[in-house]
Amino acid sequence: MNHNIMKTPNLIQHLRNHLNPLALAGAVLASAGVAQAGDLIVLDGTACTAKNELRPPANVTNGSGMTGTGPTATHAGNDPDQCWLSHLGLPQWFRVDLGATYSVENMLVWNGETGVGNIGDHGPNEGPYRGVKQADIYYSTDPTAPGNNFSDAKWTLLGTAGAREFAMRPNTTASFTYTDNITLGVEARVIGFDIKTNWGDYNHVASFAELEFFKASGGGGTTYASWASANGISANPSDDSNNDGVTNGVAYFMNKTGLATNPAINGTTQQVTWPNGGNIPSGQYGTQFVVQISSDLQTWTDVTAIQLDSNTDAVVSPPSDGSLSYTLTGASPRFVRLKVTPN
Ligand SMILES: [Ca+2]
Ligand SMILES: [Ca+2]
Repeated sequence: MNHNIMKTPNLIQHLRNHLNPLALAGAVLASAGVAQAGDLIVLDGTACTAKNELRPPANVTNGSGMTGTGPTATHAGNDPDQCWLSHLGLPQWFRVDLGATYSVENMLVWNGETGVGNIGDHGPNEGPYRGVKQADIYYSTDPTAPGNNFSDAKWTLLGTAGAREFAMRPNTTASFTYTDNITLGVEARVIGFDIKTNWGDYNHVASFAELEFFKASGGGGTTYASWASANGISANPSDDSNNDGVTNGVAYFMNKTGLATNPAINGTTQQVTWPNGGNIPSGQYGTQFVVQISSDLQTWTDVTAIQLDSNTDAVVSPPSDGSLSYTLTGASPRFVRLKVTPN
């Protein structure tokens, strides 16, 4: 019967004693902490470099032209001095060094450039037409990853080459909110943009107005070690520092810094769901975390990614946890656990 699955605190305790650093789905033990949304990575203009410039790349991460930060912020709509403008000619490249490696959850983009087409000193097909259209996004943990060579092995392409298209900013002089909210879900220090086209400026100028990057929250750190240190938790992810039955590693996955619970199994659907609190990107499934099943509590088998019901990242705007779900199938007895081995 399905009732064999991680039902009692005693079983949890038994398993916790014998199977660390593994955490187990099952009994409800205590109230859960509240997961936080991702945090803005604060940058200054020194973060940015570009192939070339009519207006400096520093304008893209120094808050120039911005009113506020985050999803509700606006960027001044009619001032090229608050944007990066490339010099003439495509392709272009743009590069942001975050200063440290973070679990980067997402990126907000205020696309360039200024004003509306065909007004003021902006000729036809300038203005918003200078904004980036098709660009591939690359990332790296290596600060020496070169902006002028995305073929370098230090870079990893996000998604599919040629498929990434940025939205054009509104064709108005009014301030505007972000144009793109792009999920990254990667460990990265450097983000690179291989810019192929703009929105139609015939002089082939490319422009970003502002970029904001958000990291996984959870005490200000990105690694397990810094998360644990910031929250007074043991450096060993196998420990259970607050004795709530949830190992530190699994608490880190769920981003629960207080008393937490392992999720219960739905008695009807046999589904179990762990919240992904944003500290570990979903793409790390099979590496930093994995669901395992067993029929005897001795031999455990990894659940493949395709067998999961869901494996999604935490979202910054609006803030919400990701979801790691799996439905138990087959003959009983059956057991399931989440194994977290953070970097
Ligand atoms: Ca700006
Ligand atoms: Ca705990």
